[in-house]
Amino acid sequence: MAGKKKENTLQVNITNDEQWNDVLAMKGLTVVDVYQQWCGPCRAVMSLFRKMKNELGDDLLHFATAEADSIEALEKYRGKCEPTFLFYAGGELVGVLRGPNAPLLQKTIQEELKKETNVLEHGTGRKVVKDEGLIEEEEVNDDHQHDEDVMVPAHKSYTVALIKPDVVAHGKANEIIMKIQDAGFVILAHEERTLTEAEVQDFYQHKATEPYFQELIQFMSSGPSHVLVISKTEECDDVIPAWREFIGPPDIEEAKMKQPESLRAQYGTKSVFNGLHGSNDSERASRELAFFFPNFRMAMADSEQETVERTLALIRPDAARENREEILARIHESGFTVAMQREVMLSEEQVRQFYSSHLQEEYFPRLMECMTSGPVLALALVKQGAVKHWRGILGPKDLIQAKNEEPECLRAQFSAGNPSVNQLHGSGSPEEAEREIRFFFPTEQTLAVIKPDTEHREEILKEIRARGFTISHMKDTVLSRDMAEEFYKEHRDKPFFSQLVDYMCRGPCSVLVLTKENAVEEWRATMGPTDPSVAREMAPESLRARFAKDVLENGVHGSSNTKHAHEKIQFIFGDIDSESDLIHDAASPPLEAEESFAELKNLQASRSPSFDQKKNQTEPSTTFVYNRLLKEYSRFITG
Ligand code: DAT
Ligand code: MG
Repeated sequence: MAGKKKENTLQVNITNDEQWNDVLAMKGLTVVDVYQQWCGPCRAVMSLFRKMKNELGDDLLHFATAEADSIEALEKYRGKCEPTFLFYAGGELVGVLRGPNAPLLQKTIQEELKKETNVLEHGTGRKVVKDEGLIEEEEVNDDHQHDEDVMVPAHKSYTVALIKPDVVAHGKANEIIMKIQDAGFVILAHEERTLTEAEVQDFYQHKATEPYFQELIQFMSSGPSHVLVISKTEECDDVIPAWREFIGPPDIEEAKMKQPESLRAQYGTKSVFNGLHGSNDSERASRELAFFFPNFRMAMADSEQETVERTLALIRPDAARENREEILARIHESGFTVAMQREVMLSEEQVRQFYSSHLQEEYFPRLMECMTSGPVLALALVKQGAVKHWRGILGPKDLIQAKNEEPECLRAQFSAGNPSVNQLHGSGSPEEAEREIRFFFPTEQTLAVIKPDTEHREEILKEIRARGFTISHMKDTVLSRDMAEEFYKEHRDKPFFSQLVDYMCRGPCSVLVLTKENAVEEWRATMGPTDPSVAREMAPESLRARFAKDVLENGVHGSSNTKHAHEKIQFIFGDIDSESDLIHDAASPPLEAEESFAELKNLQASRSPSFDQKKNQTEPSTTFVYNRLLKEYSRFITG
């Protein structure tokens, strides 16, 4: 196909180190698409590159593709699935961009080309950058100048468009693509392919009862189509209606009469052969995107749709002492939910573990001194796109740069007088965030009981899951008097002891082992204060506020610390520290329970013994903030 050939001459494909050096030696700006063998170069941007090359026609602008695995210089890019574009000039890296973001790419190419032209014509200095995304986070003020992270701005809506086989067969595809771009649409992805009958059937299943369905299948599978993912650059909230307007009504006659300028009026042939397709609505658009570009959808999920995610924030000791409340206020103002919070005195060994990739750095001793000088406040923050947003409001790592360039940023505002170490940390990626959160909030088990005669048992179980607890074991049982006495033996001397025991063995209760990071604290926060009248005041959303009868018959139980949790779990379930003993949570599919249990095992295996020891020495203060966002998050992590 004509399109394919053009693509190949547009980009030089670099397959070895020698070629890499040759390409880097080219005069001007070279935009290198670094790709992984299994997914190939990013097709989404080819039409943009072609358009730019046509428009700029510049001898100084080159495009290349390079497979990370076969080029030594790209070693650090191996295994990264996000499309990465490296900008080279004079053999040096001058820019980096991640994600198939056409408008940003276009802008960056124009800017970098202008800069390099200046360098070549006027001998101005070339600004060389490091790829910040690759370098392990440098926490400390060192002498290097850092460029800010290249942020991919959240994208607007998208639609899936098809240039159907009739138009492609008439050789009109390229003409239409030009028109699409001229109209201000941005092509995020572009692929030419012949759909199979099965694919067409699947794609148009909502039309299966239409009399023309068979004809449609024949037609759509008769030859190559172009599949496009389209977005729009100018002020346009929703590309879907804009695109539908642009292609015109589905009926060709109507299109010709009412919208002679529309694509269908110009290129459609007859009824079902109407030349083009556009998604009906955003839900269809996302299904169609998944249908044609399953990988692309994932790339969009990170950079554009912004899933609810967690990030780890650390407030180092100086700031935790001096600016704690102000920082927490800024966190809330910025729309983050503090899902977990814990103050912890780190040992040197723990600091070495947490910062294992910084051990050799010149600044490590200062970091160590800072991190062990008092308790660190660790927070798990939840928000859509939390990782990126938190790093955004933190500002530059370099304190001087932060104060000069972004005086409003948190690092500039809360430096606690320490000139050499910034006082705030944020995870670098969602994966790193999860690892770091596990470090500070290791997975725990706690024992929960839904006490006899508690109504709304199902609702309570539902809420337990919604809050992200895994029910690793569960049994319904009637406690004998002896067992109830033993269970509450700590309260033997209390005046209410015998009443309490009466209540506990009065009927069946559900005993659960709950697993989650910080489970003990979180389950207690979920239950609320012992006395429901207090609970209704202090924690109106809590279970006891909602479901407890009174202070004695307060509906639910939860261990008050990890030691008790361990003892009571042993007492009720015996030694359950083996996978085969797993009792499946009746309401969730066994596979899921098994998977989370296996994951739990891994977590426990990876957890540091010294960290656990330390944990008992410090007073963990945990606030569990309950809100809709977190519920959403729980749903998101529990699938
Ligand atoms: P919690 O269940 O919140 O851990 P606890 O350990 O102090 O509270 O007490 C265990 C149970 O004893 C509690 O769930 C209900 C009962 N209880 C506690 N205080 C009581 C009181 N003042 N009057 C009657 N029953 C009480
Ligand atoms: Mg208790």
